[in-house]
Amino acid sequence: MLNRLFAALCLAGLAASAHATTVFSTDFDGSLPAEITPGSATLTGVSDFAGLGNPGNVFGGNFLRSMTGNTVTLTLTDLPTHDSLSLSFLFAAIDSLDGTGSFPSGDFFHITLDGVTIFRESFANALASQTQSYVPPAGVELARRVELGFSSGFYYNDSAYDLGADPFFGNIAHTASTATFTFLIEGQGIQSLDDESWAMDNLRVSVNPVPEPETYALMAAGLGILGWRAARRRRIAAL
Ligand SMILES: [Ca+2]
Ligand SMILES: [Ca+2]
Ligand SMILES: [Ca+2]
Repeated sequence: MLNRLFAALCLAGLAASAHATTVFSTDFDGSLPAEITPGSATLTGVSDFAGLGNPGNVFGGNFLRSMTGNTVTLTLTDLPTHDSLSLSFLFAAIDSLDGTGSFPSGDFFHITLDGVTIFRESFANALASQTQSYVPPAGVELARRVELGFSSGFYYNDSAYDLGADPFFGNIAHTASTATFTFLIEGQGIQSLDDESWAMDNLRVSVNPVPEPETYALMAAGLGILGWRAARRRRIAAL
């Protein structure tokens, strides 16, 4: 009986330790969370991005739209003990982002975590001949070079990506109790808001905890119980 109880408690403890914990989540449909410093970015209707996404995670309502050259910062504190974290958001590449190259090309989406670059890739919407460095894994690209709103016309198509579906963002090494992310499109190709911009929706951060000390204590206590029962059996057998 005790053996089964111990096994059940251990399994419960391990299951709890294996679960990611969401530490921040917003769909940008209410007021802007205090953890976000937007610079000049603003809450804006998602236009024809609405409904694009993967099951349970689609553009809707508002998103946070930024001009290129503007930094959006997410600051998280009091994180539980963890050894990695996951970043998830829908990314809207809006209007004539121009990919890698010389002006007006040179539009790199750049993400840092605690001051260190974790992602820097160019995005191209304007012409099929332009070079986009980001190659999305399966399930990440939601739309490519189609008209989804904002500026429109030959150069002003749009693209959409579920960056949380990119395995890279699912397991980022991190242990500190605070985390600061910055999001910015930078490079020699940045242009005005009506020419090119970007937005994020359904921003979520979760942490993947290491086993809690209580789990180890429970396992030690369980082993102690098993040891006591084994010793008792040996004593009974010796009688
Ligand atoms: Ca939204
Ligand atoms: Ca457009
Ligand atoms: Ca550009």
